[in-house]
Amino acid sequence: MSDLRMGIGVHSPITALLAEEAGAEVLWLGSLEMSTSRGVPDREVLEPHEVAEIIRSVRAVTALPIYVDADTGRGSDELAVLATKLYEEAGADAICVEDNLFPKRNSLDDRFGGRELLDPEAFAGRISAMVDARRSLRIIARTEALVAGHEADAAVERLRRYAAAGADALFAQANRASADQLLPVVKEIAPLRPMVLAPTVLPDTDARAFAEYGPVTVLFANVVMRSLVAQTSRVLREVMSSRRLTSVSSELVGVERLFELTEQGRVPGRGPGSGARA
Ligand code: SPV
Ligand code: MG
Repeated sequence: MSDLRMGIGVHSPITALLAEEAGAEVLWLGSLEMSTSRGVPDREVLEPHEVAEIIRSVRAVTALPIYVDADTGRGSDELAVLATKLYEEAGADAICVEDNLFPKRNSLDDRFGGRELLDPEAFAGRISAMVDARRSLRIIARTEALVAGHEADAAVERLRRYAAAGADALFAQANRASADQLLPVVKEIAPLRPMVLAPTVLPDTDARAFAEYGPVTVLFANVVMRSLVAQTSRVLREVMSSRRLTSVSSELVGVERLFELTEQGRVPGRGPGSGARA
């Protein structure tokens, strides 16, 4: 049995439209996508109001569920509660917070040494405060235990604690060093609560394998930005060196595609007030 939902990481209305068109069931406003699109490191640099503006702009073109990455909640219960209210009001369906210390560094960024995590009781308190502040926004609690070098048991224990604090869904992240620990955590946790995963470090695993033990949303979290950087960089270099479009024209869509895409996002029955939200 497989109980899988497929999500794609996006950072803007146009990338949301492309993800929807490709069949995404969930849109993930990931911190890596959003901050890279703004040209800043994934280090909690974006202001909650800036993120809320991104949510609003995406909500205006799609009725798909929007899950927002709120990192550590800027390291305080008060600011995590502020983000909860702000993002719900902007049109998000779920907010994700993680048990890193502020300012968090991207989980896949292994250029630096060890990581400290927030005490699990303190993080459970943050989850409870967010649960109390939301209306119907879902709260996703994410542990970075595997990224910080702890065993699968420690990640499972933390996630159980966060579920007891009221989290609606649970997220375990792994880095390259701990990739093989991810499935054992999913095996324990997915039967208890819906899970959310962004398994970039397991690129060869069919997403259905994660949903063998319970409902799982698998996010392809940074594929849009990595594809954008790879394609755009190649095309632009070629245009600059040949000073014409001939050799890149097969890699470009026609301008009609842009007209069509932007009209597609504004059709009646989509966007705010349509009543079509998941
Ligand atoms: C993100 O997309 O910002 C995430 C997922 O948090 S990852 O970067 O893969 O940890
Ligand atoms: Mg992130």
